[in-house]
Amino acid sequence: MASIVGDANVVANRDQLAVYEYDWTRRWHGRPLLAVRPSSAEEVARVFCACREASVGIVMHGGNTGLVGGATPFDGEVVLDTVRLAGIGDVDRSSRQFTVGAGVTLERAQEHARAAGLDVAVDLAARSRATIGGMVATDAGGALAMRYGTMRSSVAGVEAVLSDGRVLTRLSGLLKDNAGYDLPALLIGSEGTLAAITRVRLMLVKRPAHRVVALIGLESFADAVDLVADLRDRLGVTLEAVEFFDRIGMELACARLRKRDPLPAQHVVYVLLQIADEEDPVGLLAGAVDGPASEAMAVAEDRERQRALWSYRETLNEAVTARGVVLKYDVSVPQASIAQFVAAVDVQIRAFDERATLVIYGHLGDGNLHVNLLDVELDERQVDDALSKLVADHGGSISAEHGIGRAKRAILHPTRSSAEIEAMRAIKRALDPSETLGRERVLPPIEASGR
Ligand code: 2HG
Ligand code: ZN
Repeated sequence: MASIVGDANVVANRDQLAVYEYDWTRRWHGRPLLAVRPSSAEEVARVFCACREASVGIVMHGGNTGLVGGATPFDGEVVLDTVRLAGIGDVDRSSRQFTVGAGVTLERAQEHARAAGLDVAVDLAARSRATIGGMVATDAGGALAMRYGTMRSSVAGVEAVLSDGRVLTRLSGLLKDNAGYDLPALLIGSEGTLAAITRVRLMLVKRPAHRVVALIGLESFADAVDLVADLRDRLGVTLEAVEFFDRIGMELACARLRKRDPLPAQHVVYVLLQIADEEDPVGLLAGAVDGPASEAMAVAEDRERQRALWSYRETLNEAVTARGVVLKYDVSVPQASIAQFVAAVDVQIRAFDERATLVIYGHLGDGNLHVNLLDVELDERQVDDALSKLVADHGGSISAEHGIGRAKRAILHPTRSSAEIEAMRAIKRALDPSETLGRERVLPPIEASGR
């Protein structure tokens, strides 16, 4: 490996490898053989060929912000750290695009885009560590997805390396290009199991100059869903984000941030919304929220107060993780089923364990719910099965934005049919026949897929 990437970029020392051994929640771990830090697609290709020859598996590793163990090695795997794939090209103002290395953090990409008066359309709380490559590989969603789509909508092309060392380059950024199969589209969301994404052609957006943020307390999930429908009707494209969290979420956030509840009374559910427009949108907010909702509302007009309101929502992942082992589910269900689904999850979890603490938060605008279970000693398999069945019964998906990784592969069924999983296996066999990349991730073990 040293002959490919240089001595300094091969990590073999156990102490230095420790950073790769655990995911940040410390739920997933494994002892890698070594870690390598290539700086180009060509170096990645040579690393892949060496690993393939030695029959050693490879796991891709970006900012280590994933939540399904997808970037955490199994014992004996080689970690491919994308940190040196850090190139960042000039913003092309005419196409509103730029090319960025897989290892560039979202925050750095945002700064670069903003210097040109544009922005990355996807935003998420882990922006300082999450990498563009990892975000494309997992088709990250985040808070703005209801307005601008998930990462997929921002990708105009990729450069990627197959496990046999062939490099696929589609970085021209053409918006219309229907020449054959759309290989970049296939790699988006493939979680490092089909190829290594090394560079990305990103489409940027011009976000409106002014925004207002509001936090609204409501007494039921049904009310929250109705509010979203009203807001959509009244605000159209000026509605950039609608997030939510429950009462326990508010308590955890206040404790973690050492801040007071921004609303004077307690509520069952909190909706955080952001409106953006070319002119000050405070008037739009006043016209969009009326009735009881407008009486339990905190409004932030300046940047600092807006960040403060967002912090209640954005701290929740860390706040629940700080409480110990958490069972995490990242699901999406149709808007019309959200309230019923939340009630059904509550009943199901109480039936398993009366003392369980259920914390639900997420991205209400696109039906993405993060279901977190604390203080439980539950049989994870049992909860997995029950929740995936509830998700399917409500017409939802078992992974909205975090991916499948190691954590959810056994429950890809019933969100995906046998025919779909079989097609996925065929693609995997075709692109990575030696199963060098992301072994035992995403695709279910043969017995769990029912074949
Ligand atoms: C978020 O929306 C992240 O905060 C993390 O996707 C979700 O903690 C989680 O389960
Ligand atoms: Zn999320």
